[in-house]
Amino acid sequence: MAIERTLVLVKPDGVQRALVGEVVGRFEQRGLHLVGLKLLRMNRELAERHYAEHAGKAFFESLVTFITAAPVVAMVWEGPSAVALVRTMMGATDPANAAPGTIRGETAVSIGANVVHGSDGAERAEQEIALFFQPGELVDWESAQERWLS
Ligand code: D4T
Repeated sequence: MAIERTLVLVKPDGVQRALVGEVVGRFEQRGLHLVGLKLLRMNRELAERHYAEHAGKAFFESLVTFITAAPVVAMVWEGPSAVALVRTMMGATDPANAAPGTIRGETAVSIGANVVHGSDGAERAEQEIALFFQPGELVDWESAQERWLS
């Protein structure tokens, strides 16, 4: 299995509802490694670039308004098949379809405020990580771990 990195956002609703620890805890417990983390307020330009695939759709304006309304927590998680693993743990985009046990299946009721975002492909993950993080802001987990253990 390829070691991948993926971008996760705790969206404004998740931050306001104090669900950051819950989201972080789930990925830590699963065994993924946290390699980047920051709290930021997304501006319109970043939101439009992040959600460029949805430009022109009926929900685009409300999506941009929502994601820029208050701070988000941006994270990069690393591990085997991390992109798909995170998507599985998040659950379906519409919480009405999110399986019990998933993050959205246990914390969300609204498609517009569904607590988390996770990259939906390896290539997209690289692009999204670059939108939120400079390379130097990400930890080289393997070499860091070697240093701690030696
Ligand atoms: P994100 O990108 O936030 O992780 O969500 P998903 O990857 O699971 O789903 P998406 O890209 O299709 O949707 C992006 C974002 O738009 C909101 N949305 C979506 C909405 O408000 N109304 C809609 O009809 C859809 C499809 C929710 C997530």
